[in-house]
Amino acid sequence: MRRLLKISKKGVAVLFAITCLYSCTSPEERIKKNEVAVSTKAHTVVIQQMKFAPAELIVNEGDTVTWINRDIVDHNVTEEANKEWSSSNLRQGKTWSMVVKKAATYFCTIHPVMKGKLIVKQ
Ligand SMILES: [Cu+2]
Repeated sequence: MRRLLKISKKGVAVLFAITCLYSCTSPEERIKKNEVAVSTKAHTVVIQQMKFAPAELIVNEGDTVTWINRDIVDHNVTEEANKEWSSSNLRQGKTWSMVVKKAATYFCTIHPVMKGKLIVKQ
């Protein structure tokens, strides 16, 4: 009886340790290990009447944003501060997508008054 109790105590301890191994690992580490998946969202920004709509978009890191040009003139989507990323010029009806890694302001180099903002949720 005593021996049985010892084993079960040990068993509980092992179980506890295993549980901790999983639940005590940070979400970031678990993502790296492919134990969990991050659900990402797709967003669309319409380029119309020389404007990005919505001009400000709140996203999660890893979300995909697709811009679509609904104007008859070409536009592009270019990161403003350092031109870290840029679409090519988009003709009418063309789209361009990007996975958001960090917050940014962007503009159209053809029409610099056209500006947009990506805000990344903390
Ligand atoms: Cu433009």
